[in-house]
Amino acid sequence: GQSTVLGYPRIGANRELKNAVEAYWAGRIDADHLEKTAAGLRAEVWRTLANARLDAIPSNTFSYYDHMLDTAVAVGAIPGRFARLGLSPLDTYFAMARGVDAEPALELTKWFDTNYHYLVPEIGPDTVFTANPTKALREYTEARELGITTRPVLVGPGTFLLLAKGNDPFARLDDLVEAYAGILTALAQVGVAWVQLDEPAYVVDRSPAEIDALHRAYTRLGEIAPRPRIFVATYFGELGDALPALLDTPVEAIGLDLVAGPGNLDRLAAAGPLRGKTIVAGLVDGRNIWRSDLRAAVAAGATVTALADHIAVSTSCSLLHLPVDLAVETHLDPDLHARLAFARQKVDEVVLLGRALRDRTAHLPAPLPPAPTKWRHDDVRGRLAALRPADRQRGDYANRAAAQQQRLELPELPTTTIGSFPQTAELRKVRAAYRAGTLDDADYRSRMRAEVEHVIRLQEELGLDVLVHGEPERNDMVQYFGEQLDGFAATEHGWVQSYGSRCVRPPIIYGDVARKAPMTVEWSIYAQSLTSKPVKGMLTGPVTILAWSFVRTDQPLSDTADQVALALRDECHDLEAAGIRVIQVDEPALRETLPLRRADQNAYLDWAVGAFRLATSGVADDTQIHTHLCYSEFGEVINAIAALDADVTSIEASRSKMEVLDDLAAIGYCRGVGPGVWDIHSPRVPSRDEVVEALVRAGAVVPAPRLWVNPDCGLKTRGYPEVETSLRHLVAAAAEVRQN
Ligand code: THG
Ligand code: ZN
Repeated sequence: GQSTVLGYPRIGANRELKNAVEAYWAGRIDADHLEKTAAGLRAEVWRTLANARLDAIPSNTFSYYDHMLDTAVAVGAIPGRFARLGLSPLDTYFAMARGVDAEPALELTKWFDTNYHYLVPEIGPDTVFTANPTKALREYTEARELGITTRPVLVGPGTFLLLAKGNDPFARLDDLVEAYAGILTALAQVGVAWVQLDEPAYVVDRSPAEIDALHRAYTRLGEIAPRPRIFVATYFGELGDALPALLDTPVEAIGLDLVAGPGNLDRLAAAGPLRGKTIVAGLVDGRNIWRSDLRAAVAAGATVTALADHIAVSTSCSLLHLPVDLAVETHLDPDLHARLAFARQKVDEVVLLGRALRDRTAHLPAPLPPAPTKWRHDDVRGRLAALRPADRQRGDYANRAAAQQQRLELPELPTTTIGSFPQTAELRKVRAAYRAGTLDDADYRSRMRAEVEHVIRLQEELGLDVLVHGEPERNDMVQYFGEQLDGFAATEHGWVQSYGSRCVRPPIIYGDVARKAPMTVEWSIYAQSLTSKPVKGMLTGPVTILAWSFVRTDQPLSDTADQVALALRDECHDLEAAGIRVIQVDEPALRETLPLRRADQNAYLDWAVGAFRLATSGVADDTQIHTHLCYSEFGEVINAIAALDADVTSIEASRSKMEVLDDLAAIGYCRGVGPGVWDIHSPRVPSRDEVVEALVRAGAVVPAPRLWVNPDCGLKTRGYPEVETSLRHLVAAAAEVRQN
């Protein structure tokens, strides 16, 4: 079989792209300099893939910001509000990505069930599609000049429209396909032999009409002459009825994710004659960091070979979701290091697999021995085995609410914030110096305490009711807990693009999870010692910790979630024992990891909710549990949110105009809610009247005794001046609404 990958990280081994793009935005480098850096990064990727002896190399997987945005530009879908700005193509592109003073950016949302975010194209009845193959042509030509033949990649027309927003975007498929036809023609004219069109949206439940439309689209694209051969890549799950539909079109190759969708093998067997098509078997996990079991992969590859005339082996999805190179990680436990493969190492695996499928005598590395026993925690396993339903159950809410009110004595419409306060450059410097060892423990602690004190004094002066310590000690809300828990490892350079120039460094959960010592208690008690108002303890929930980490695959996710939950349960217990009366356990990723297919969703929600409840149900009735949800629309999981059984839920709502409150009302949700009344994703300061208006709107759905007043999300990305003014307006608005 031929070997290929569906895509490769584009940020550079040292986040060179982030640095260059941010320097361009700040005016420190010009467009020419930025383009040269980008071309260097592309060349580096192509050379790496060619030197690894990969048979087929993708191009056009580079992006200055996002590949959906690139595709929007490639089909001319630039909304008038940006086209009218009269900027250069590059600046128009960045205006769509980031907004400008006069125009908000395109909406940013999660790419399927990953932690990557794409920009949502705005498509309406008036969108005029035109073929703009410039970027794809340029990358193809650039690579060819290096002596490397590539396969340009674009998001396919079906997925592009299914992920777009506007007035029935999908109705525009036939028009859009003509723009793709123009692109394919232009690519054929310069000699492109293969093009990859990504259609991951077809691993989600799709209606017969949507599948018919896919069939129509690829039948039409198949008719174009001359054209490159077409490879339709799918990933993140099982293809379903779209598979026979695609097989019935002239496309030459179809990619199947055999890691997230092992059932694709049976579907392939059931699909009948494959009519000379190439099946691109996604056998190497493109989303997780574990070395493949290459013998098992060869066996699965052999099954595909028996069904199809032609097989190519590939990663299950683009390697975009992995850190670039394991070779630079020199501080990992050797037993762990030996089990890992990052993007660069996954390429080697694919190459080996391709060889092994061509030549059955090819040498494959021995499978890994079982995990070392030092990674086991028998006490944690014992606790897990002994869990009873009562361990996930708090007392009756009415009793809890009464006990909490008596202890906390909060006013109506209590005001609070989500947890983090601005992370100043100064704070980052202090944390970095501590990590580097140039600041000792005592100095570090006193600097952090000074910051906590500042944040507490500010909140008291502003008149907030439930205070936070501000989280100056945390880099990332998941990384922080990963650094403190057994069973987690942190990488040094393992950056993964989250959106645009922003990256995260997900921890690796490799063994049983156990809490070595209290993780947050010191900061919370110190903050509480400075004020008589309640200070919230701040934890990240088990589902979010899993969602934003690389997880072990040798046991069910639900077990790993429960292990994390037990550590958090112990932390809640210690916070409570130290006099903390309110504890917030954030689950912003609850919706994000919802399985793509409805049939799998209830099982997920059961264990996800169960893990949250395990973490939070060990406290007394008069300890108030909060949770916070953001980054998604929560309508689909509204019952699960209620089932979390938190006393108070703060939830992103300002951009959706409080729609989530209607969803909560519809299911009879009767506990506390804090709909965000200030969109912290924008530097805009809301006026007091705007906050009043938002509260009045919320008050129409949520009765005053259950309504909380808070921003949409944490404040760590904002600056102090805007935060102070906005919070002043928020407190004043709450006071005004209380009076009426
Ligand atoms: N943590 C993690 N994943 C996340 C979020 C998070 N996924 C969803 C959402 N929040 C993504 N948002 C961001 C916001 C900011 C940054 C990354 C993801 C960011 N990163 C820094 C950068 O790229 O410069 C690096 C951060 C660091 O130094 O650790 O600003 O909150 N896990
Ligand atoms: Zn949030």
